[in-house]
Amino acid sequence: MKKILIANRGEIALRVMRSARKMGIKTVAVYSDADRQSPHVRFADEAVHLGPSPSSESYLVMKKILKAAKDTGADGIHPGYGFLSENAAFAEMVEKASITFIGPRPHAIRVMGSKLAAKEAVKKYDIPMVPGIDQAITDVALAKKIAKEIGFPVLIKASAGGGGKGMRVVENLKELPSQMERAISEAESAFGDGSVFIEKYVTSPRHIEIQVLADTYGNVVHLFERECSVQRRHQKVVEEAPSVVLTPKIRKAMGEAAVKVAKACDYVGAGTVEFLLDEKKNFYFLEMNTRLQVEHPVTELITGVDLVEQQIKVARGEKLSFSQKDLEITGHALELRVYAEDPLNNFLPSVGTLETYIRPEGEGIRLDDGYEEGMEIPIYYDPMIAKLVTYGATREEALQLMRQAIADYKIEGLSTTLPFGKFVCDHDAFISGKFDTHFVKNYYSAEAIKKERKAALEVAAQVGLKLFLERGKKLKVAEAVESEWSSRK
Ligand code: MV4
Repeated sequence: MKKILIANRGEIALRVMRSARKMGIKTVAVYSDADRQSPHVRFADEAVHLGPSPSSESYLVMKKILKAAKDTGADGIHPGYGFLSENAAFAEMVEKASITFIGPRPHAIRVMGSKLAAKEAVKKYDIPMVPGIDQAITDVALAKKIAKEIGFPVLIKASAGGGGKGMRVVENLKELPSQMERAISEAESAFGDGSVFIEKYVTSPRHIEIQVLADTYGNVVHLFERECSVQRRHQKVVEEAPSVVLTPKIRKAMGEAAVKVAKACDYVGAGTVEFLLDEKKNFYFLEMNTRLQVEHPVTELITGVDLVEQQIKVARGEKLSFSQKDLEITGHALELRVYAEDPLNNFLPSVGTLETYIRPEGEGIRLDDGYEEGMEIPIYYDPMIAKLVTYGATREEALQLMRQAIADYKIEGLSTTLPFGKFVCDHDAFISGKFDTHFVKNYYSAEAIKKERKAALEVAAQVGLKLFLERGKKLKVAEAVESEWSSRK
């Protein structure tokens, strides 16, 4: 592989290019109107304009991406995450054009894209799954019978679903018909596929995922877990590795289960197997994500493995150069996703320009971003500005580095979720590790930040007053105010 086209934008496009460059591979960026001035365009060896800003007219148009690859002579395409990364038809088109898709085969993408097909595929492998059915269900009478057998609460899920869409918790028999109807119509309109199934609802789970890596020779390893329980409406906010709750024994069992899931779909490349962990530390397979994930850096930091480099090596037909016994966890990593959203106003998207943009830096700090001072955050795409990642010998160290990095990260011109990140890092439940997927819902309110801000302002006012009383005469306040006033006129 001599030249890779990165079919993505922003931080992940830059992230992929960095590894390609390290390996001596040329890079091709693609961009929309809104991204003309983006760092990922300047960083690449070549860049191809795709079209108007909306992703439906640029980053999602398979033919345009393929044409850009052919025109530039790229022999590999890395899809990043989002956009076309889990589109089996795209992977197929790339393959047909004799270009290497840096990701799994279309078959694996297709199987894991359907939760029911995924359950079917892993059935033979003895992988723990939540009690439930593995068939699409439309008949209410049958659904009632199954729900009674499973026991309430149950969860209705869309087979094609993702991000919690088409998911309904049902507390009792009476609610079942209406909730089922809603789940089906939601799945129908969101995915064009109304297939739903029923599972026992795990009420307070942790979301733990295992990173896997597979080559084309049937070698599969896992790179341990990422804890992703701190989410807000199915949007991850803070991720970490390792998880504070896994014992070596559970970690090994989950890792082995994840490897089996990868084998069940003949997986190739980097993938992620998602599990729920209940209060008794039973784990259950949920689904597999057939792409490089946003939160992959925490795994890179604790294992020392460059996941993008491995993706490329495996894609060009190399054998994995290490085995499971070569892998171990060293230290602890935390990732905070920084979004252009206002945590004081219901996380509404915050449009604007990065008037000030000063990055935190130092040992143990990694910032994966795709913007620079003076740039606007386009409204057309995901509003993530950056991933702030810290690494320390212990969780406490990584956490302290995160608090410091948040304080050093100066963004003006729009609201960001940095204050929310500070809230999480200062919260007892997060510090002690006693949290689940309901952390944000259970503990967060805008008032929590406002209260703290008010307390800080009061301290500042008191310090100011003290200084004034001590040195007030020397400060010549009247003159200072006057000159400031006149200079502004
Ligand atoms: C569940 C569950 C509880 N019980 N399945 C959410 C999205 C999709 N990936 C699966 N999800 C869940 N499946 C059973 N049987 C709870 C969730 C869930 C969740 C999972 C992971 C992270 C955050 C979550 C937030 C709400 C619900």
